[in-house]
Amino acid sequence: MSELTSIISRFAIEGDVKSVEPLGSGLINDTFKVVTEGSAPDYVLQRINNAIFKDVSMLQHNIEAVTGHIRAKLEASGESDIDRKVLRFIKVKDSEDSWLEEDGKFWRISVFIPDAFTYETVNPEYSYCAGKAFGNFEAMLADIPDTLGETIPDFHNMELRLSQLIEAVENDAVGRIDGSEDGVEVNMDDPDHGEEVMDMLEDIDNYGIEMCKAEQLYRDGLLPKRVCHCDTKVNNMLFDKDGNILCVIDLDTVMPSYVFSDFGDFLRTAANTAPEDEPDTSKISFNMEIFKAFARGYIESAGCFLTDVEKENLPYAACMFPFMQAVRFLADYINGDTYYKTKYIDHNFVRARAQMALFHSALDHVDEMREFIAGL
Ligand code: GN1
Ligand code: MG
Repeated sequence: MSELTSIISRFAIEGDVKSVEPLGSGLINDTFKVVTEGSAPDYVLQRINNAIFKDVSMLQHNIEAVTGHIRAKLEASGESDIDRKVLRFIKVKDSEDSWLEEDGKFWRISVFIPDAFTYETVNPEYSYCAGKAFGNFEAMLADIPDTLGETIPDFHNMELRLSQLIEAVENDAVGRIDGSEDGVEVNMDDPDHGEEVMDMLEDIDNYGIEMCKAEQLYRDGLLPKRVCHCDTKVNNMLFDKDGNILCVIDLDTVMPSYVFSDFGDFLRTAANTAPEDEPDTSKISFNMEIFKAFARGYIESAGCFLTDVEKENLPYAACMFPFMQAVRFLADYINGDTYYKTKYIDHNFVRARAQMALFHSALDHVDEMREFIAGL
């Protein structure tokens, strides 16, 4: 029996396994589709990256609390087809847990939702629906009785992300800043981006204080933390064949955060006219049609609980997220690619450069964003 089939056999799934194949494009966990024989459902098997999510028990507790709360709300409102609208996790045999540790690796299984689609890009119509869905997701979780833990502490804390970047620069662990580092062999295949990195660091430094506004507002008691999704990349949403939103997936980062997280991270991916790792920065810009559609949908469903401070700062969120992602990708590049999966040697550098280009394009649209939101 292969490792994967042996893991699967420990969970209380229905049916016999026919095949196991890789699924999706996430940068953190390993994901597989488990196809079963006959009429039993198919499943999604995930290896949870516990180098990043250090407390898997807390993480699964969060996810069970969130999916349980949403499921109860959907049932109470008489929704049909609930198993397509919220994820369902499978328990380990003879256990109350929905996660398994085996040889230091952590696993979980959820039911695969058939005839559902994910997209890497969206049109304004889908963007509007996504706005409604993420606003709705936050609204449904506003009264969750459980206290959720921070699965990655200070995940979207911009001050912390900047200090991690500074630390990376100081350590220069693999010589990507000054081209050589004591004791570390310089890899001749690794293109030298030293000078561009220095320019990027200066650019980041120019906006650092402004981009940490959320932390300041929080300290001043002007900005609440709410249960947010915190990874609202466009591809973390399932659509049916007619373009209706089924549900939000990838729930590892559901935790208390600022609403800026969900608003900003969706636009970072959806309003970018190019992929997040586009090497040609001339192709990258911030698409205002996607912004407007998403903002309209989001405020329709989240407007009932958003404060004025939250609403007024949504344009800031749209800028802050590409900025934060640039900082994270750049820090990982300098650290020698220890966090994100990469496909080529300077992939994290290319990603950081692309995110900075998107950040600047978003900045150019701030006034227009403000006006639009004020007029809603
Ligand atoms: C990661 O797991 P995935 O690929 O959906 C990351 C996000 C980043 C994103 C960048 C736990 O998301 O925060 O925005 O990559 N998740 C974690 O593409 O760090
Ligand atoms: Mg994902």
